[in-house]
Amino acid sequence: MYKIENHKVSDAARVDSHLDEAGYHKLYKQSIEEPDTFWAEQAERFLTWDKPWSKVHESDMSKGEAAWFIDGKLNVSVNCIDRHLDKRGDQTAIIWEGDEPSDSKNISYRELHEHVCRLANVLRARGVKKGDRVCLYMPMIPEAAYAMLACSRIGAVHSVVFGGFSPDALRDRINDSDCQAVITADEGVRGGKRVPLKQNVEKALKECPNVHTVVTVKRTGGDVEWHEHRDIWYHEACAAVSTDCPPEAMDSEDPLFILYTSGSTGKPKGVLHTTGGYLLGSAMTHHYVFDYHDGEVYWCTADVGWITGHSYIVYGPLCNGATTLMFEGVPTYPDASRCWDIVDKHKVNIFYTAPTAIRALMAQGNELVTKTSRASLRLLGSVGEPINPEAWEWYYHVVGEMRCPIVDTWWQTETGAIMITPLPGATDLKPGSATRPFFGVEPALVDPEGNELEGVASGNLIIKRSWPSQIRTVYGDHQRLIDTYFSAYKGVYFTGDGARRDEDGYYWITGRVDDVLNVSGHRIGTAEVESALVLHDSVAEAAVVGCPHDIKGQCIYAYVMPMRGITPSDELVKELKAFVAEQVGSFAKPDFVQWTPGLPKTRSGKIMRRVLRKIACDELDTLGDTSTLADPAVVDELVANRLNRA
Ligand code: 6R9
Repeated sequence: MYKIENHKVSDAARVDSHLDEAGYHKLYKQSIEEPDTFWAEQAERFLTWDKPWSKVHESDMSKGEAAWFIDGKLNVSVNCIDRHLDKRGDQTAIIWEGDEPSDSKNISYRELHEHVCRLANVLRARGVKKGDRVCLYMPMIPEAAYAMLACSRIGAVHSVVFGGFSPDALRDRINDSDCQAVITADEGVRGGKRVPLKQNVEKALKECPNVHTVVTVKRTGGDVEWHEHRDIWYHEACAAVSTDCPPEAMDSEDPLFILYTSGSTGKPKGVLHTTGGYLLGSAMTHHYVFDYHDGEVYWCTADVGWITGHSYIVYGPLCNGATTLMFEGVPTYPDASRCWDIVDKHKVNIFYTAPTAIRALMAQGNELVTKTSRASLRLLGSVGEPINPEAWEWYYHVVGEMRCPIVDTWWQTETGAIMITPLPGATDLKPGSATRPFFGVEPALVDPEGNELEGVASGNLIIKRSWPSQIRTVYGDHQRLIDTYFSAYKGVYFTGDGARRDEDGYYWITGRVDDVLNVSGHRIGTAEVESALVLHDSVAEAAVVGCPHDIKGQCIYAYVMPMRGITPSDELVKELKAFVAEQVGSFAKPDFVQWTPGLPKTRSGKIMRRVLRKIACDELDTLGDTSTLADPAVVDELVANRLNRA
């Protein structure tokens, strides 16, 4: 177990970081006090415009309306590729690492340009034009990035659907945004297994009457169903067209993409992002948060099917002329050293991943990490959920050898870019805290009635003013945008997360507010109890939910996955309860501790709390849809061994 202490900037960050503490405060102050000047300067610095804007920004948060760089014109693919060609034509834009360790390649900016222009011409030739929606259902291969950029080149709006979604989920997303073309691959490859993408597309398209074109990348050469007039092979079609493709001049507020949020409840929401503000948000945060310096190799382990892959594999890094690594496989194949082997192979400097991956690797033991060099690493990042201090310390000490600052970045699909985060060189770190707002972000905490809380406080996290990369609408349902994000509290954006602000003004995200428990009048973040549990040496991962309790209001039900080699026992349960009481307080002691070999997770790695809550409450007939789970069999196991039976 590591001692949890605050980490001074000087401990780790590079000496020539873009900003120091004073630099952060100066820019932050300007971003809040003179926003138009600030954002105009940044938009000029980070982006290349075909035509300047007439007005920096206009918004009405009560209606969920925002517009940035009004009347400005630019093209995203030009910003991510063409403008780099003079200086960086031969520089690697994308390092692709395949599922098998023997399989990798580098794509230069010049090659990227050629691939993107060809595919853009293919789409144009099939009648896809500005404003049309194109669905991407792709594995993690370079063609996924080409496809996103090709759409942006011709002004088509892409909707990437994660390759792990089922045919039904794909069908619903295609139809919701009325996509007329689909780009896919014959099969994907992950962890040595094949994923039948084209076959899934066939199943989905049985009920998608408006799709006229399917472009298929040949990844494995596996058998596929073929429809003469609708289907074209990527390699054949691209070989037959020109490498010259004039870009479409896009308005700053023209849509860039739609991305459906992982629907734990209700119909998925098509989050719509636009051109100028989104690109500025992703590029600027990539530069400052990862302290990116020319020539560095940067790796974000997300899938392009999620917002993190959009902003921090493709758009942010490429807009900055960076070298971005794209990994097809999984962190545990061929073994749990894979990430560190990749770091050594490609001399990765910056590594950005999710706490769930960190905990999974941590459970495999230090040896798999320490046998690798990792000498190139200088910065680590975390995203997707609160990172428990135990995992943070392990990441810091074992992976980063106390040399690499950790940026714990809080943001959402809806925010487009990182919102609350440390900046290396400028921010002292506290394990588990996302620390301070990024430029132009004005967070606040409110009580349930909407009263703003001052100073040290816990409450619901809101954002008080518009920022460039904010969600513009829920595709086809603007009212849903207003109802979900702009109605709970008047005139501000409601994040759905709870947070605490400490004496240094640092934010600690406690998780979704629907996950906050109230036990005997004590508010307890499930994340707090989980952090305590995973601090115990025997625990690899834990998920905590609430269930109704006659006397206490709610009681605490914990699902616990033991570390490898640990045998669960009643004694250990007692020890864990006492341990939590010690860490958090006796009010936070779990009433139930159920051992489990795994937790039900969505394919993006989020724990499906809705399902866990139902099992904990013994409400099995309303378990709901478990089809979006990565491994639905886990649920059967949990049900069979549940502890709280009526
Ligand atoms: C980028 C992304 C958004 C939700 C968000 C919050 C949780 C993300 C976090 C974090 C604590 C962090 N979240 N980053 N919680 N600390 N650093 O993950 O987008 O998939 O839309 O999820 O994830 O609860 O509201 P998305």
